[in-house]
Parts: sequence; structure tokens; C-alpha cells
Amino acid sequence: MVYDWFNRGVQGSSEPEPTPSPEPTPSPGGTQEPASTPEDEALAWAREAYARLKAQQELAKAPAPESEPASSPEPTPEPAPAPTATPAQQAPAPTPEPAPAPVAGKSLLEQAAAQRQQRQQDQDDRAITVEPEPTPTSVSSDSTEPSLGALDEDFLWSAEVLAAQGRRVDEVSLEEIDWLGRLRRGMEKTRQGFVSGLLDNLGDDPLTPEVLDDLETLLLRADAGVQATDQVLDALRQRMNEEVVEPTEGIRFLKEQLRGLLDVPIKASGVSLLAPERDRLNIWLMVGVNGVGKTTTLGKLANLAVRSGYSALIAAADTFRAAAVQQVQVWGDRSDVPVVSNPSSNADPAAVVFDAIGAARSRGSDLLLVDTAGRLQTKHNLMEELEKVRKIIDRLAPEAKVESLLVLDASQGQNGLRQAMAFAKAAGLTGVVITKLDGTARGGVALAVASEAELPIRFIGAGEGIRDLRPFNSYEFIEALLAGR
Ligand SMILES: Nc1nc2c(ncn2[C@@H]2O[C@H](COP(=O)(O)OP(=O)(O)OP(=O)(O)O)[C@@H](O)[C@H]2O)c(=O)[nH]1
Ligand SMILES: [Mg+2]
Repeated sequence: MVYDWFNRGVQGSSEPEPTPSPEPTPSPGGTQEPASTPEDEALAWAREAYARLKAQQELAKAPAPESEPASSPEPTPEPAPAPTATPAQQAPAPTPEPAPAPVAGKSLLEQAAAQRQQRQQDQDDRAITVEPEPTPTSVSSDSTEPSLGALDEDFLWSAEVLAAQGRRVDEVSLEEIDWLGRLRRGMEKTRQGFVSGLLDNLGDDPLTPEVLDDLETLLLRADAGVQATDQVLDALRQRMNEEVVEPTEGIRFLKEQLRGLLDVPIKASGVSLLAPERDRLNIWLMVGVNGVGKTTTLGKLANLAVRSGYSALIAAADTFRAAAVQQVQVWGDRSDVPVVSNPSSNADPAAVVFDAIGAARSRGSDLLLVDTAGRLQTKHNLMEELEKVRKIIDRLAPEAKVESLLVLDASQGQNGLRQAMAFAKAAGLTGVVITKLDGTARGGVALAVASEAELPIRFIGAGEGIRDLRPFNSYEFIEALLAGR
């Protein structure tokens, strides 16, 4: 276990409080100026977080040899048509790196002293062999382990977002920094339309009705949907009727409204961060139309589960496409997660799920991830099949905690959402995963999901890599959407 993404220590969807770190944390470099302005303070905070992560990474580098994740699929050699649980090949388990959290048994001061010593040692070493600074681009985007890039804008922004959520400088993890950077880069296209449009119109003057009209257009263009757009604008208008709203306050208020919208279904669900429940079987079903990213999401979730210390199992219940089982097997292999499949053609998906539940029970798995088909001969068949899968789960594993996650391709915007809602009845949807936020200007669809489908967004994907999917956090999402404002 490296970092428990399923139980992150941030407030999640609750209101974050801006917190300049009041803790007098030991400065690893010992070179910081006393901070004076909030900007200086934020920079000093980020620098210190960076120095800590750097020291941790260097400490971690020394003992553990790198292990390559298995990359090629191993076709199941079994000729029998019987369902088989194929344990992933004996790839070495993910390297147990020292957690970014403080080392148990050592006080903070001792750790800081050790880190300082290590940094000194590293500096001495570097004096002999000059190493090039690793840049984010030199990191393979698809390795399971994040590595520290440069102290660049991405890092500074990510650190600021964590600090604003009340994170202490010694609690910042490389995993989160890595993800926030990916999210921010991934949201580039949506942000470009949104923020530059907003910037052009806002200027330094108080909000005007014209600015609100433009905001309306921008929200609609980002596919936020009429309902969410109306709600946000009504709130802003009301505020403007009461008082003069300066641009900074306008943006703050806008962010608050947008976050509030996203949080409604999350709060209503009573679960701010979806995690597999301990000591019981959790079954997560991926559903959605074809090509939206169900299998990829399942593969990333399997990895997230393993990295977060849960045991997982995959059910290859998309039996419609022959290649689907192979695709899911590759993802299973990458995270050492076994895949239950039925190699015979036209296998019954419900039978695969039946076998997988049995296997999950006998292995004591925490999480069973079920891949489903996105396309059958007809839409009617697809819905029938989903209903059948759902029924078998409810009948066979009444004790299990079942999540039915609608996977939605952000680039399809609201059209995709409307189409996808057909699944609501058949699959008993409980949440949404938004994929492909990278490369689209329609990231605003998240707001339509919350306000129109009234479903909590649970995970978001912003890239094809294994680390490109993480639990949804409304604060981080809105900050990424409006980064720079
Ligand atoms: N850029 C980007 N591509 C993604 C993301 N998620 C998935 N994809 C890509 O989308 C394509 C389709 O993904 P799949 O996971 O096969 O989709 P699916 O829903 O399982 O498709 P069917 O099984 O055919 O219904 C693949 O090329 C993925 O790499 C994402 O977050 N960003
Ligand atoms: Mg698939």
C-alpha cells in the first residue's frame, strides 16, 4: 500500500477553509525568508512541501529496486469452456515504498534531521555527478508510481489547492500533487474557454448584468446544462441586487455556487468519498454506452484499490466482444488483480458474475469490479442483460455493498448524459464516473450530472494512463476549472 486514495485526508466535498499553515514546521533547506504577503507565504509553503517530497523520494530511491508492471496480456491457456479465475501472472507486487506520511516511531524533528542529512548527502553527491532535474515530461505517463517533477507552476498550484483545504505541509503526498497536476492539465480545454472568456469580460470593475449574460453563455457552452446555469445565475443576480460585487468576490461566490451544486447529490448520498467498505464484499458495476471508458475505468479502479490496500477481483462480464475479455485481462495483469472470465463465445454475463461472486467469497476479496458490455444487438437486449446481471448480484450476494457506476464520456457532453440515463432503471445507478475530461471543452457536464441526473460524481478520469483516474473532489474540480482566477 502506498497511498490510500479511498480514504483521503481532505475534507472532500465540505467547505474548505483557507489556511496558511500555522505550524512552525522545520524547514528542510533552512534557507527560507520569513513570509510576508499571502503570495510569499503560499510560495514558501509550496517550497517546503517540495523539499520534503524531494527528500522523501530520494530516501525511497535508495533501497527499493524498481519493479516493472507486467505489460503483455497472457491469454488464458485453458481450453475448457468452464469459467476460470485467472490469477494475474506472478509479477512482483507493487514495490512497498515508504509512505509519504511521517515515519512511525520517529518524531517530526528526528525525521526532519534525517531528511536534512540526506539532502546534504545528496548535495554532496551531486557536486560530483551533476544529475539533470527530472521534468514531468520525462516521466512515463503510464507508470504506476508518480515521481516528483520540477517545482513548476503545476506544483505550486497543486500545493496551494491542498493548503487551502487545510492540509499541513508535512501531510502533502506526492500522489495528490501528481494527480492535481494531471487534473489541471487535463481540464485545460474546458478552462481555456471558460476562464479566458470570464477574464476578458470581468476586468477590475464590479459585476454587471452584461458580465452575467456572458457567464451564462460560457456555462452553457461548457455543457453545464440549463438547470445548473440558471441556478448559479439566479444566486449571482440576487447577490448583485443586494450589494456591489467586486470581481474577486464575484469569482469566490461563483466557485462556491458551483461547488455547492456538485455537492448536493454527494451530500444527499451521505457518503462524501466512495470507498469499499471493510470486512464485507463490495461489488462495483461499470455501466454505460459503448466506448465511454468503462473497461479503462475498471482497470484504473483495480489499480487504485490495490494501491489503497484493498484486495480486488475483476469479472469480465462484457462477453459480447471477444476482445473485451483480453482488454480487461491486460488491466488485471497490470495491477496483479485476478480476472474471472468465461472463454467460451457467447457466454452468459450473468454466469460470469455468478462465478466471480463465488471466487470473491472464497478469496475474501474486498472489491469485485464488474465490466459490462456497452453495446449489444439492440439497446433493449443491453438493458435486459444489465437487469439480469443486477438481479443475480442482488440475489446471490444480498450482503454485498453494491455500487452501480454510470461511466460518462465528458466529450459527449449532455447528449451522452441523456443517452446514459436510460441505464438508470436497468442498473439501479448509484453514482457517476466522468471520463475523458482531458481533450474536451465540455467539462462543465459535471454540473449537469449533479443537477439533472442528481447522481453523485464519484471518480473522474483525465487521461488514458493508469494514474489518470481519482476520487472526485468538488473543491479541486472547481479550482482546476477556474485555475488562474
Ligand atoms: N483521453 C482519454 N481517453 C480515455 C479516458 N478513459 C478512457 N479513454 C479511452 O477511451 C477508449 C475507450 O475506452 P474503453 O475503456 O474501451 O471503453 P468501454 O466503455 O469499455 O467500451 P466498450 O467496451 O466498447 O463499450 C480507449 O481508447 C481508452 O483509452 C480518459 O479519461 N481520457
Ligand atoms: Mg469495455
